[in-house]
Amino acid sequence: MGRFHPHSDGTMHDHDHHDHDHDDEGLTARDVGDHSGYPETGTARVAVLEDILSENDQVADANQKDFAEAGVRVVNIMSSPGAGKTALLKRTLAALAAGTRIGILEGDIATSIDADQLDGYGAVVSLVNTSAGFGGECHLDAVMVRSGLSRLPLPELDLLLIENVGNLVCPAEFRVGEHAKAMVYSVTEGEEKPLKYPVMFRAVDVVVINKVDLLPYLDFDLDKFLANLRAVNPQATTIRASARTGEGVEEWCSWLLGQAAAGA
Ligand SMILES: Nc1nc2c(ncn2[C@@H]2O[C@H](COP(=O)(O)OP(=O)(O)OP(=O)(O)O)[C@@H](O)[C@H]2O)c(=O)[nH]1
Ligand SMILES: [Mg+2]
Repeated sequence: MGRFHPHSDGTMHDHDHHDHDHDDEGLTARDVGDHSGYPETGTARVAVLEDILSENDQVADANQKDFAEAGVRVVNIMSSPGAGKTALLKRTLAALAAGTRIGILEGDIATSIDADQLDGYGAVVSLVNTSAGFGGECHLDAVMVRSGLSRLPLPELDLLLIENVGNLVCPAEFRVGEHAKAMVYSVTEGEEKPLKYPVMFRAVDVVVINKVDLLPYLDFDLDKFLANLRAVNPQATTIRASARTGEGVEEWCSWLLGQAAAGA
């Protein structure tokens, strides 16, 4: 989806990529090659993409209206596959579900493996499989989220946590009507990813830097990672965490409670 340059302000365009150096994306001036090679379908592709994103935004607005009417605050949690979203959510529910009414919308391409893991903590869990009628997409869009909302008692919730499909790019390109975007980042992914995959890092309000229990065994340079993150997103809150040991979970839960308190 990034090929046609959706920008953070929501605008989108295609153009001759020999005529600029990608400074607008904070990237290097090095020539990244010719990706204007769709002479027959280029314009049609842009039109289709604009239609898709505009329809998505309309449904995202409808979701947001429903959230506001129900008084539920919604956080969209994204990451690469396996960064630790479900593990962190288990810790989160164990810590918060007794005092805060939490709903989970679990997004996966296939299976109920994660949804099953989140059962039994006192939260209502709604599963959306993108392979079941949504083409097996690698992200949740607003329509998919809307389909999962029908199985959640929204007015009875304080907080709705969406576990998006594991993918470092696509989920950040679709608004689903959420109030905040969170990212779980595993230290096993390396320091350079904010520069290589800037779209999600730029979009999020908080980055949970997970699996810090593994730091003694890795070459991961936390300061370098933070500098790279700051280069694309100077504002994001960062939390060092381990869903294995529980480190940082309290700080993450406080951030979430701050969200819930901010209301819909
Ligand atoms: N050592 C360590 N392992 C972790 C930590 N958090 C998660 N894991 C492990 O990492 C693996 C993936 O964790 P998940 O919670 O399934 O990751 P996920 O982001 O939900 O994965 P997808 O839903 O497939 O995208 C599991 O084996 C977890 O036990 C952590 O903080 N430290
Ligand atoms: Mg998961």
